[in-house]
Amino acid sequence: MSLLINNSEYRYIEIAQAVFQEQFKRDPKLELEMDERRKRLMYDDVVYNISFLMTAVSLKDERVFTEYAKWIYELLCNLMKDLDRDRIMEHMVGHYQILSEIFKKKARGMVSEEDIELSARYLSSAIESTRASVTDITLSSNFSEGSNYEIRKAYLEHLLKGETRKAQDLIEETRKQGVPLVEIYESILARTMVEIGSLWHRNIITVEKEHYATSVTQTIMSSFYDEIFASPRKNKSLLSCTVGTELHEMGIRMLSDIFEYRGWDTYYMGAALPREALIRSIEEHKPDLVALSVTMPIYLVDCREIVSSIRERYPDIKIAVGGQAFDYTSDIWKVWGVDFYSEKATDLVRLAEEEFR
Ligand code: B12
Repeated sequence: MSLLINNSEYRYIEIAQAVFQEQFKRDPKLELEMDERRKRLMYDDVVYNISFLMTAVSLKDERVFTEYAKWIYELLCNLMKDLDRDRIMEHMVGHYQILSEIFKKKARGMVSEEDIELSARYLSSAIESTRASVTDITLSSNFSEGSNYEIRKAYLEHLLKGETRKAQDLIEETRKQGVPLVEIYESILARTMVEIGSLWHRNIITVEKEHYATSVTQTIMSSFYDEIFASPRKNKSLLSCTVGTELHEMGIRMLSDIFEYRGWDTYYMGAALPREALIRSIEEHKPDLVALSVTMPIYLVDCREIVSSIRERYPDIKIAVGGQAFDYTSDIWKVWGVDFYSEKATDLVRLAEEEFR
C-alpha cells in the first residue's frame, strides 16, 4: 500500500522516523516479517497515521481516528496474509503506544498541551478499537441489497473483466428501458464504485482496476450529457468542487450533473481547487449555492477553513458540504455553520429546491 499524505503534515516527519525506529527496537520479530518493500510502506503508513491523528485532533473528533484505525487494520490484514489478525493487532497496538510516548516528548512546542492530551486519548481509543476489530469480521458489503442489484452486478463484472463496450451497452440499455437517470447514477454507478473500493481494500483487486473502473464510469456519465443539459432552466446556479488535494471527484461530479439535470446552471470545478481560486470563481459566477465535497477525512480541516473563508466574504451564499468523509465524524458539519449537509446528492437537490422555491 502506498497512501498519499496530506502535505501539511511534513513537519511531523521527525516524529514518524523516531516511531518507525523504535518499533523495530521493541519488537525484534518485525525484522523477520518485513522485507525492504514492506518497511518502506510501513514507514509511509506511520506518516499517514500521524496525519489522520492530527486531523482528528484539529477537528476535536475522536471518531475520525477510531474509524480510521479500524479501516487501516482491515487493510493491513488483507495485505499481509502471511500474518494472522492477532499479530497485526499487536503491530498496530505497539505502534499506537510508541506513537503516544514519542508524541508526548517531541510534539511539545509544535502543538498545544491540549492537543497533546487529546492525541493520547485518541490513541488509546484507537488501541481499544483495534483490539475489538480482531474478532469483528462481519465486513461484508451491502452490494446485493436494494433495487437494481442484477444490473449492478453485471456492470461490476464487466468492469472487472475489462469489458468496456459491454459496460457501456448495459447502461445505455438500462436507460432505454426507462430506469431514471438519477437512479442509474446513484443506485448503479455510484454503488458499483463503492464496491470497487471495497474490493481494493480487501486486496482482491489492484489499484489499476480501480482507475480503469473510474475512467469507464466517467465516460458513461459523459454519454448522458445531451440529456442532462437539455432540461428546462430554473435560473439558479451551483458551484461545486472537492477541497484540499482531494482527488475523489466523481461523487461531486454526479451531484453537479443531477443539479444540471434538474435545471440548475452548474459550475463544476473538479478536484482540488485551491482556496483562492474557489473564492475567485464565486466572485465571477455568483452562484446561489456552493457544494463542497470531502471523501478522505484528512481533508476535513481544509473544508472547515474554506467554509469559513466563504462565509466571511459572502455571508448570503448558501453552502452545502457532503461526501464520505463525513460518515467518519460525529456530525462535525453541525458546528461549521453550513446551510446543508446530506449523505446523498439527491437529498441535497430536494433541500435546495425547497429553499429556493
Ligand atoms: C475511484 C476511487 C479513487 C480514484 C478517484 C478518481 C476520481 N476521478 O474521482 C483514485 C484512483 C484517484 C483514488 C485515489 C485514492 N483513493 Co480512492 N477510491 C475510489 C473509490 C473506488 C470510488 C470513489 C467514487 O467515485 N465513489 C462513487 C461516488 C459517486 O460516491 P461518493 O463520492 O460517496 O459521492 C456520493 C455521496 O457521497 C454524495 N456526495 C459526494 N460529495 C458530496 C458533496 C455534497 C455537498 C453532498 C451534499 C453530497 C455529496 O453524492 C454522491 C452521489 O450520491 C472509493 C470507494 C468508495 N467507497 O467510494 C475509494 C476510496 C474513497 N479511496 C480510498 C483511498 C485510500 C485512496 C488513496 C489514498 C489510495 C488509492 N486507493 O489509490 C488515494 C487518495 C487520493 C487522494 N489524495 O484523494 C479509500 C478512502 C478510505 C478513507 N476513508 O480514508 C476508499 C474509500 C477505498 C476503500 N474502501 O478503502 N481513489
